[in-house]
Amino acid sequence: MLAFRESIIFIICITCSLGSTDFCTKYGDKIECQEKSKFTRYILYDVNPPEGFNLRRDVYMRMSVFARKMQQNFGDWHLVLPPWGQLYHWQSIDVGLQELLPWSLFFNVSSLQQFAPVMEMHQFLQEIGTSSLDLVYILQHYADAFESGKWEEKFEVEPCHEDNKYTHVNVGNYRGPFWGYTNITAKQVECLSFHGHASQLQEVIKDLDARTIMFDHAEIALHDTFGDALYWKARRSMRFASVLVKLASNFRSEYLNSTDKADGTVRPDDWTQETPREGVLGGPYLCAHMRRKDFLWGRPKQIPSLESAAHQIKDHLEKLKLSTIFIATDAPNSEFQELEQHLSQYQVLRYKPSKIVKQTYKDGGVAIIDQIICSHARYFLGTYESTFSFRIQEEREIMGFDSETTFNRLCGDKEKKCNKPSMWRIVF
Ligand SMILES: Nc1nc2c(ncn2[C@@H]2O[C@H](COP(=O)(O)OP(=O)(O)OP(=O)(O)O)[C@@H](O)[C@H]2O)c(=O)[nH]1
Ligand SMILES: *[C@@H]1O[C@H](CO)[C@@H](O)[C@H](O)[C@H]1NC(C)=O
Ligand SMILES: *[C@@H]1O[C@H](CO)[C@@H](O)[C@H](O)[C@H]1NC(C)=O
Ligand SMILES: *[C@@H]1O[C@H](CO)[C@@H](O)[C@H](O)[C@H]1NC(C)=O
Ligand SMILES: [Mg+2]
Repeated sequence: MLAFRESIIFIICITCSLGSTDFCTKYGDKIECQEKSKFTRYILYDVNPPEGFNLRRDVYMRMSVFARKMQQNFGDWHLVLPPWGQLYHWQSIDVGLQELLPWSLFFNVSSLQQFAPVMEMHQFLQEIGTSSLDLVYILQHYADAFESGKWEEKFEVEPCHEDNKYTHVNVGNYRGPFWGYTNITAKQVECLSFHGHASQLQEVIKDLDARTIMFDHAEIALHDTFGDALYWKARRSMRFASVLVKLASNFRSEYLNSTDKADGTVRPDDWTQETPREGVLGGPYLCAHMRRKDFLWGRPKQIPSLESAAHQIKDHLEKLKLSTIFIATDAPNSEFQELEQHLSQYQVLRYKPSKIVKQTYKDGGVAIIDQIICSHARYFLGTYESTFSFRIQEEREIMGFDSETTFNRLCGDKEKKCNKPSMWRIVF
């Protein structure tokens, strides 16, 4: 069956049915045509390489809203989930290769599918039976994007403003990064200057004949709407894989005296059944997300010293009458131990994965377990402008925590005006 499928050639057939362009498939001598609108077509995407996991989740939301609209308006379009790999922060060397990881390792793909027509890359490759993509658009900003004051949605194919990683091997054959797959190529690669919302991509592709279209630098397309009910639906559909939730639950009940029942955080398995909630209690611990590493030099004014962080945490614990603190951090163990020393009269915990958990779920999965534990805390203290913290705040909004317990952060040692994070409240 596979060999047969691989011999399929896609051609555009204008003669099959008068007046409309259809998709035809050639099986040996036989040609079968279908109306374009009934044919399955695929959108793929990738993101600027240095971007981290949590910004990539945000780009996914934009693309899933776009794909959902394509399917509603223009036929059987699917979004292919870009495999995870080679992220700057995934630095553990004892967990095997951290690339070509499917979304199912981290997320519940059936939950995603209840919002948008998505599929994993391996499923796509199997379905399409070829690894040559029809068309790649590398999104780029207009050269003068930030000059003219007026907002105008527009796009056009232009010469590439910057070098890119796609190389023309021969006619109709480009090589490129393609998420780390060395066997994927493209027939055509273009730079597309783009200014506007992700749904403007509908205009870009709705009349094309290409069947597999990839957008690189998808982060250039903006959210259609930020913070409305559709945005939150997309966000709510991003349920974590249930094994990761389970691992976090085990840690909560074993070390933090925290269970969904006691904490008031029981929620429907199916996110579409969720309803607005408020005043949720959470487990009897405070969580601080302490982003360190590159933030120490990237945002030196807003990142506290370990001593100051300990002081701030102490103040909150006293006010909340809590004695347990969970620390989520990318800091090396030496920094964690120093923090612990400053907080010796309290119980200070950090999640340490077993060897097998780390091998299986890797740096990405361990970070998610940290996020889940933090999202269930009675009180959350985040890090200034960290998307890792933002995702925790969203999770708490979904569960129904009071926003006073969620939109808080650690302040820099000498920060004069330590503003609270913006409150992005959930909308149903
Ligand atoms: N396990 C664990 N990993 C973390 C923690 N904080 C950061 N990391 C790792 O470092 C990465 C942080 O990168 P991003 O996801 O881009 O978030 P960010 O760097 O805080 O935010 P940006 O400024 O928008 O990039 C995470 O994806 C994790 O891999 C943490 O508390 N626990
Ligand atoms: C392409 O490479 C991937 C990853 O190495 C592999 O799983 C897949 O089977 C390959 N596909 C083809 C058609 O060779
Ligand atoms: C995904 O969520 C559903 C409930 O909506 C659940 O039944 C299923 O086990 C979950 N699957 C995974 C892989 O987490
Ligand atoms: C755990 O929490 C429950 C309330 O949910 C409380 O009654 C109990 O005393 C707590 N146990 C410990 C050891 O703190
Ligand atoms: Mg980052």
